[in-house]
Amino acid sequence: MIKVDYLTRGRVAVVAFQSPPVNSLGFTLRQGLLAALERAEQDTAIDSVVLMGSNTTFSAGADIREFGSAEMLRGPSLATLNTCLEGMSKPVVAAIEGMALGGGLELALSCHHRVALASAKIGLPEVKLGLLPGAGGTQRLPRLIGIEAAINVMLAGEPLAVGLFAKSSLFDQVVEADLLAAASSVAEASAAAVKSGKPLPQARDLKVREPDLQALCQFARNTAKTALKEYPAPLAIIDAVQFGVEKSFDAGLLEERRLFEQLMNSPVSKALRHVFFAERAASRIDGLPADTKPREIRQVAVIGAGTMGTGITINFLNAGISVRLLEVGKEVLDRGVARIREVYEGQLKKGKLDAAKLAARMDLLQPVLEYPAIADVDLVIEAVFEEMSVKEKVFRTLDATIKRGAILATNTSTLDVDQIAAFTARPQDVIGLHFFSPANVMRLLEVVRGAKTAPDVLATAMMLAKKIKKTAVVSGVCDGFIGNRMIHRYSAQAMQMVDEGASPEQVDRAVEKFGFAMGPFRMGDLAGNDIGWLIRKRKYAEGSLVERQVIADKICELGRFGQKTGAGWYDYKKGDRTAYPSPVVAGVIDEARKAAGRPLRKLDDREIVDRLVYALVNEGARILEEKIAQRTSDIDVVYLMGYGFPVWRGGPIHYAESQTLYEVARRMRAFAALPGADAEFWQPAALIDKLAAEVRSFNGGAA
Ligand code: T1G
Repeated sequence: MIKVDYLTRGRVAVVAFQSPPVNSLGFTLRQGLLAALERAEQDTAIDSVVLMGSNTTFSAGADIREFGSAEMLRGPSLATLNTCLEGMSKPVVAAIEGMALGGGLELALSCHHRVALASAKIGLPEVKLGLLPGAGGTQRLPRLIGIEAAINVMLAGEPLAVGLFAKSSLFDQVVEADLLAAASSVAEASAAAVKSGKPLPQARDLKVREPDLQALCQFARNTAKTALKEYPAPLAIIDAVQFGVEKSFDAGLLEERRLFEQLMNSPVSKALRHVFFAERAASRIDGLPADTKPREIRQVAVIGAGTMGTGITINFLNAGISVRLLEVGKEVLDRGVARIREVYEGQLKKGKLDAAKLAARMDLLQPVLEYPAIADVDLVIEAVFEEMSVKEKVFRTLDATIKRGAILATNTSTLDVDQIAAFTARPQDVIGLHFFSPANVMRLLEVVRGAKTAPDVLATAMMLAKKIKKTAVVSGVCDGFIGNRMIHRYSAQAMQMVDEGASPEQVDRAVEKFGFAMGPFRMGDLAGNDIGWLIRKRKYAEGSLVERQVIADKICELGRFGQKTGAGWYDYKKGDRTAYPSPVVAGVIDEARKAAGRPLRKLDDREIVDRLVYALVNEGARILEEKIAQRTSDIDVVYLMGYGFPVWRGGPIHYAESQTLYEVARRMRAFAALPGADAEFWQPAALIDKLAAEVRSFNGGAA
């Protein structure tokens, strides 16, 4: 709970505050801090103040949940609190442990002195939220550590070890222990200095010397522009710093406030703040009993030493968890082990890993050739061929071999997890862990809960995801779960637009201009067009995909699987990953169009982007209606983490809300009316129509 304690140590008031879990500076805490500081100012028994977090951390900054709400405007604002603090007649010492980030660091910068534990970290991460430090940080930090260092801290946005600044005016002391004692003696010494007539040290009074401010700021701008062209915050940070140095501290504060408000209301910052909470919400499982205890996982087995199996294995080795890698063929197994070693040796060359760590990780790897060798593991993850008959064989063998209580996970990307669970006598221990290729790189993990998956198995999967640094999203069972089910619609629209008259390169260019890392055709060439082909053939056979994708099938029949075969939707040159438009593909497209006899038309970029993105939104809405996804933000997390949706647009659902659901539904109906359109698909999902009619957003708030 939020509280501010007022304690005394001799003639030093210790103001110890907390607002768990990270002491974010919401209205109640700001109000409590101001009251305590005003009390100290009046307290004749007190000559100085120590300000500290009372739960082993200082503060992670302003309460981001307040942004855009009235709470944020309820006085005292953080800027007001800092100005009052800095203007006190008695010295205030910030005692920093744990983290002082964002507004938390700005609070400390407004104190007259700062003492930190050597283990503490400080930073101004506002830039990651599309913001700039809005409570004096752009003005006080340059005066304490210099302009260039301050700009670097603000543009990086990373937590930094306090030791980096031990020699600057930022800290009076950096201590290994006894933080309160050290801070109290700094407070007493400062009070004595005040008594002897010395002025209180204030960051605002420090002079900044920069021989060539223009050149420095211009260099910083050029660097910021190339790195983050869609993000306005870095340039605003540089502008605020330069303004305050050229004009005055107070003028700088006003400019900082003006720019902060501009950024706060920008679509990019709203998207980045949405992503911040969306990533964290994904780890919560609605309806899971609070006392659900995860199972202990000491030993893991991975079945299949192919690309996925070795990638999955690396995640666990990196987390210090031993893995038995099982492959029935010795040659394939040896190749798999060699691939794992290759990955680590690549990191060693880049200095991302040292030799000792490489050896330690490889020591955790035990290649095995038979199932009995994995009988006593706690978790098995199969990453074998994506064919139900193969999965059946593996799971029947696992059921007969693996100890009771072990978790049996499938890495399937689209197959029915309930059907796989039914191959065993223990469906409650079966779960889907869908990694994304390359499995040791992509942060997304779809955790697919079967109808009979036990709660503790689900909780164990979420706990493990955190341990192997994955962002896990829970999905129900359906064809393609969340991500691949939506990408199927997205790819179908891309193909249809090629049928209608667009070229693959036009579709890719349009959606890459929108911000996707890679358009659908370049992505197909990277991932392998044969993967989609295999799924389409299964669906043709099952009858669940009636409309054949003639052009895509023909491309695959020609063996044009993409970069791995040197040709796909594009042509490639040896050793060159550049995608060159292909005359062969253009010929295939022309032939298919002639055979279809459909009239061609010109499509503009807006239609291309809207049809691709709104296809994701419509299928995402249906996934929500069917409760396959727990919440709308989970759908955004899947697309941001697994499919290269531009982060600064917040994800497909967040982006749709920013265009208003009324407009999205209107565009969908227009697409339904296009000649040859999949009119049934383009009927807006009932949820979209409902929310649009009630002018509400997906997460229930006012749109
Ligand atoms: N406001 C509100 N909630 C926050 C928060 C914040 N600043 N920081 C964390 N949380 C919540 C988070 O949502 C989660 O909640 C829980 O705390 C644990 O977080 C004026 C305007 C501090 C490094 O950008 O980087 O100050 O999911 O899971 O991995 O200039 O949290 O449990 O319900 O991330 O140990 C600037 C953001 C704000 C820091 C800890 N500060 N936070 O990481 O835990 S803007 C930031 C972090 C500002 C001023 C400006 C990390 C962390 P729940 P967690 P963690």
